[in-house]
Amino acid sequence: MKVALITGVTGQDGSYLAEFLLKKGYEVHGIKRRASSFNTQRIDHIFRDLHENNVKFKLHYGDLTDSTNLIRIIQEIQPDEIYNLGAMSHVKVSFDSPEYVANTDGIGTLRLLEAIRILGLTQKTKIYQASTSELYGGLPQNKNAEGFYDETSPFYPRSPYGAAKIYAYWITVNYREAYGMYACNGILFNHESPRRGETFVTRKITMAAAKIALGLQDVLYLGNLDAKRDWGHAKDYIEAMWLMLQQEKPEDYVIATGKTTSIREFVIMAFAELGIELEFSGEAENEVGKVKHCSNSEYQLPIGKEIICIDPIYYRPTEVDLLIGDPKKANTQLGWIPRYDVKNLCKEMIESDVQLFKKDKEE
Ligand code: NDP
Ligand code: GDR
Repeated sequence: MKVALITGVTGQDGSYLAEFLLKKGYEVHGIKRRASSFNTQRIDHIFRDLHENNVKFKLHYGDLTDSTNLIRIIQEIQPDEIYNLGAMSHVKVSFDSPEYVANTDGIGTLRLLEAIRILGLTQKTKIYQASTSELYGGLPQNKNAEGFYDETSPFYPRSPYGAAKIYAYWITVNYREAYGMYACNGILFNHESPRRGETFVTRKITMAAAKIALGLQDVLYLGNLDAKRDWGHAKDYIEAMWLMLQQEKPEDYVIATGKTTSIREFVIMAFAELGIELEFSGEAENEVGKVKHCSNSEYQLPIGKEIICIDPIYYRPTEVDLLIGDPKKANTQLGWIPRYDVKNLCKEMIESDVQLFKKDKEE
């Protein structure tokens, strides 16, 4: 039986990956942080009491800022595969806590790689590093001839998060080259799901759309509506992580859908799923989105009601304007083909949030 260790197991991707590996027959270990309130909601459904027989999913307290604890856990479980998904992953928040992000997202990766080396596991333990499209920074001149970012495009990070992740990217490459480790970077473009953190823009939008339709919220305040992202589904993307560790040679791969959508278009798409048509007017900070038509009699929204407004508090000091990835290498070498596009991703998120808030309303 293969043994996997997941950092960030309580996060969006960690929870889907843990489910996926358990289904494949792995023994799965996860590192969770001690918190004053519960932070395991996304994995509670797969957790079983350690006193039961044959438990395949085990949690360990730990933190990427603590080498001693990482070394001890890795020594104890001798993993075949490590998935380093733990990170302070919010780009806007990284401007507020840049040193912490460097420590967790940057040096945290080094701590794991060093733990593998110190324990003499360089030929046994494979490692996946959660790299990101934020490395590219969205500079138009750095796209390839076909207009995409791919594995050869230059990096130019535009946030403390991106800068920390670029260190993690290169130190992973360096340990692969220096010590012959099986270490891979997945350069993943944005991926979302009903389990997406509530302050990332897609989830913020689908939650607000559901609440506004149900009369539980008045207005959704957003930042830059012109930014464009290449959005896929987390369930598809965690499979790519696993595939990267099953190859003959460790390599780095872009994982993306190859399509890009603006924040404004995503807002329109989300409300349209509920039968609510929006119309936008005004410029920059004065832009508003109003109800143009509502075809769903369940939702009582007056025509002309302003439900989308801009609050510059959500603008970033430096923005990544446009991301679009070329997944050709992953398609051909890994055989990875995503099942979701942005439309059915948005539909699934809306359906899940409507269900969630209908239940809240009834209680
Ligand atoms: P989430 O924010 O949902 O999850 C992050 C996880 O990291 C949580 O389990 C969190 O724990 C944990 N964590 C945070 N700080 C520490 C720390 N100091 N020590 C140990 N664990 C910590 O992120 P996602 O699941 O969306 O993303 C997974 C990884 O992929 C991240 O590294 C992210 O940067 C990267 N990525 C994500 C993309 C996306 O679009 N989702 C795209 C590209 C890369 P807790 O629950 O306690 O907060
Ligand atoms: P991103 O995701 O920064 O791409 O990082 P996020 O959803 O936070 O922002 C996407 C774009 O939406 C614009 N935006 C807003 N964003 C948020 N969060 N809240 C708002 O109100 C809002 N209004 C507009 C942003 O300016 C931005 O342009 C995600 C994270 O998962 C990273 O960890 C990961 O590495 C990258 O995706 C790929």
